[in-house]
Amino acid sequence: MKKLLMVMLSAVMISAIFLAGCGGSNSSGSGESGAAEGNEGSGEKRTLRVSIGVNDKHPEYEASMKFKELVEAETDDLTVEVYHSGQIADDRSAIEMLQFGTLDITIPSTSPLVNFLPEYGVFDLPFTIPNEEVADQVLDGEFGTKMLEMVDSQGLVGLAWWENGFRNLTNDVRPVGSMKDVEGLKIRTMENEIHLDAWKALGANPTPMAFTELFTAMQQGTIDGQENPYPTILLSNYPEVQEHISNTNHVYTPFIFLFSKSIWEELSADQQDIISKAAVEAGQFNRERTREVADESLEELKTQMTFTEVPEEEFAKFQEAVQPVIEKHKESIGADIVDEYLSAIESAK
Ligand code: TK8
Repeated sequence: MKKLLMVMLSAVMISAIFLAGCGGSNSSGSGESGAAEGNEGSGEKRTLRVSIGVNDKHPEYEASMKFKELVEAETDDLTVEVYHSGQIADDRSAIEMLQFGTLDITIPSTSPLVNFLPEYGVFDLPFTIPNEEVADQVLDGEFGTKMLEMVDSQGLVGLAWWENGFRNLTNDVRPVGSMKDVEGLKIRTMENEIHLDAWKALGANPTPMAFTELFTAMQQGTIDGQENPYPTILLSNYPEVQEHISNTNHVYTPFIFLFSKSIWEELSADQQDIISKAAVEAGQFNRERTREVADESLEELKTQMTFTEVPEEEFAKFQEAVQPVIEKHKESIGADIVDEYLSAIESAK
């Protein structure tokens, strides 16, 4: 009798494990490929995975969770999972996963996109967008719409503009208040030729690196410094590995909300509408939170790092030094799109 019970119990356990496995593979399957459910627009249940590079203290994570809340409040057939700190992939790899249909959403800086679309280099031209108000008008206007539509050719759907912010230099060697101080610093840049050329023109010794490798590189001293917006500098704990910070404000970087085109085309019209609206609404939330946090972050960073204010006359030298870089990349980006970008900025001022 006892033996019979044991056999029955084992059979129950084996079938339970099998069913759980099926359930797991089904949910991770839909998350993994985004296409496993073969949803021909029927609105079947689907899990959307979002990959971002910053950690769960950053306003971009808050906004990603806002996106999740908005989508899940509107429908029972979509679930959103947010993966922060580059758990799934860094910006560039995540973009490639969207192109292959193995990831649904990523919200990277625009800079890695230049490896797929040179036109996106406009956003890396130093000292062009002067403040957030101009950034909003350029991105929410005709030019920004054109740039979002442009990603379609790369197997991507551009749904909204979020905000990374104005980039500022940190380093662990010396205070930087002038071009002279930049001389020879090993600065990490994003994987983007324009950033590399700009820091070379300023006298630095730049090296491209994925965001996910940055903290370790600073910790190990393989680079002297990096440049990112204040929230990222504070919330990624850079004061632990960087002594100096300067208000260079040299580039405004947008975050772009990207969806995999192959997966997008499997969604129902209702699902697409819900996702589009949520991406835009969460983007507004992201901009507000990022600006609040940026102000708070700078004040906090001044207590944890040595802050150097760059004098106006030095900014003029920085801007003069990078002019040849802008001229050189006007060709690689495309002269027409650069002119459109610069006139959109002038109109917004
Ligand atoms: C995060 C990155 C980051 C960017 C960088 O995914 O790489 O330095 O500024 O915000 O996109």
